Amino acid sequence: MSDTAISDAGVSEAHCVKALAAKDFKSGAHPIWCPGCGDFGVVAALEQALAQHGRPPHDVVLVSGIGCSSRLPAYTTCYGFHGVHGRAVALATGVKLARPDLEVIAVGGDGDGYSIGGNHFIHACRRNVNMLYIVMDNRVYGMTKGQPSPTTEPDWDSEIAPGGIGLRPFNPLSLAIAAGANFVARSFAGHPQELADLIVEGIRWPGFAFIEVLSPCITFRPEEFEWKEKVRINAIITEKDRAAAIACVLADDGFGLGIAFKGERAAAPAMVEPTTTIFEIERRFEVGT
Ligand SMILES: Cc1ncc(C[n+]2csc(CCOP(=O)(O)OP(=O)(O)O)c2C)c(N)n1
Ligand code: SF4
Repeated sequence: MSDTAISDAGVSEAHCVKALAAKDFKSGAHPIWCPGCGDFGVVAALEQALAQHGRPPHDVVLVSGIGCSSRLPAYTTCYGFHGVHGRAVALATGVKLARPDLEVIAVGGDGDGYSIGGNHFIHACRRNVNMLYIVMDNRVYGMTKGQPSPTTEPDWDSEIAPGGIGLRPFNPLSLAIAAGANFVARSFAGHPQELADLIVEGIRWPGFAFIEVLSPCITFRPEEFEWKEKVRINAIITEKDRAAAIACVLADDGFGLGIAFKGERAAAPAMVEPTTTIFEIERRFEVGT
């Protein structure tokens, strides 16, 4: 871990002796996700990853949009920004450019990130600002009760879309690689340790890192229980050539896990120097000072 750690008093201190544990990143808020929702596995893996990474909660900002998955920041002790629907990546980009010293992670759902937020997703891949983006893909809009999303299968039959919507889903991995992302991976919410290791790699990646996490919505898509049998660990091989990586993920059935692409485009340079600590900013907002 870094030489800055969280003390018993929760204050940043150089050379502090206490190692971080996943529980240091768990807030007192009880998740209101449905029992069995895949997002439980994602928050557990993220807390584990942050402990492994070694920066204290007050050095980490989690930014989300709107959706069941976008509630995630509240369940951690990190700084959080629960923004508006589809704007997680745009907000996270602003946070990172203003505070390059902080670890910035955007999180959200497939509706949030690929539908209303699709434009921001593409441009985040292109800009290559140093942050991690985790999409909890359940191939449905959970929070608004089961509408099809851009990754829903064309023939998925539901009350709200009888017979299916008949539209070809897009492939988030090939889209990200084509748009310029340098670190593109897929994981599964039911494999918390593999996911935690991947998240650590994504956090440490210099530039924009994108991890799509298959995260079942057991309420509106109970058939996604079967994903644990469908996913295949390390089925996606890591390519360094963009065209080869795209060909690889397009040939996959959507359940292959692994890092699809590691590229070498330079990350966007930091635009400001971090001159102010979070504690100084907090003091400016204290009432009566
Ligand atoms: C501008 C705007 N449009 C629509 C909505 C309604 N809305 C809230 S969450 C959501 C979709 C959530 O789906 P997803 O991002 O996949 O997350 P999940 O709930 O499945 O985790 C929608 C359409 C909104 N809050 N704001
Ligand atoms: S509706 Fe679906 S995505 Fe939302 S909490 Fe329940 S299981 Fe999770």
